[in-house]
Amino acid sequence: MRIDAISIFPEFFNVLDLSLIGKAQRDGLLQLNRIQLRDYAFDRHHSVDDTPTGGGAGMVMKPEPWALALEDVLASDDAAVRPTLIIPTPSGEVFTQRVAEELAGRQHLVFAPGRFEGIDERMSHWAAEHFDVRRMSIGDYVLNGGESAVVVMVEAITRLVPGVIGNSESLAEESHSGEGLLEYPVYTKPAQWRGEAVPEVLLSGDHAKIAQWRREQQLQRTRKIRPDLWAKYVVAQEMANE
Ligand code: 6GU
Repeated sequence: MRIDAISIFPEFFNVLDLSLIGKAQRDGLLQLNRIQLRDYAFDRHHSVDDTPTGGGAGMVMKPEPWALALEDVLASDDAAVRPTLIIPTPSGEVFTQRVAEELAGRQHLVFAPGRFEGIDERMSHWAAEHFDVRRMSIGDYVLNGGESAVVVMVEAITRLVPGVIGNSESLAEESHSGEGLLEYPVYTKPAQWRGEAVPEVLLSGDHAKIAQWRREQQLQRTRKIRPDLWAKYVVAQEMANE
């Protein structure tokens, strides 16, 4: 998989050189290019922003540096399929595990995180001629810029690329995959710790009973903490039983 991340703070993405994503890059499973947007701003101050047309607070990113940077990305794309352009924005569609699974199957992802009050809307219209464009939010809160959202999305997507995670079983069991239930609680040694014991059943060696207990924990937790996910799960169960 190839990923290009364009930003006025490309160093922001250096955290992706750590741990499993870093190893995936060194193993050749993933090519991550960091691109400085200011390299495509050709005025004296390399400025990438300007005042909002129509008035209002803050600054808006100019479309031209983005178009030039994206044209450079396209020029070096040798794949037969259109690359996917992801524009992080709090006004985008919500990034979920389903979206991560879909994007994990793509050959070439390009991230265009804006700063300030966002990017001139015409950039995404222009880009739609060359890319599959997705405007994505990572949740209902506001960040100063899209860079940290890019780190979140790249991590969620690339860990689903075959070979990036050593133990693919851990992918199947975790929250939000499969049935969409939360994970069960986990414990390690010692069996007694600061006055609290590990649940008895986990020490029983009875694998069927342990699986049943974990399942109950998942159901209880989801119902209590995430009624939204619980409602979806109940509907899916009812459909399956019809
Ligand atoms: Cl993708 N960007 C910004 N600036 N804020 C956000 C976001 C993205 N997702 C949630 N909040």
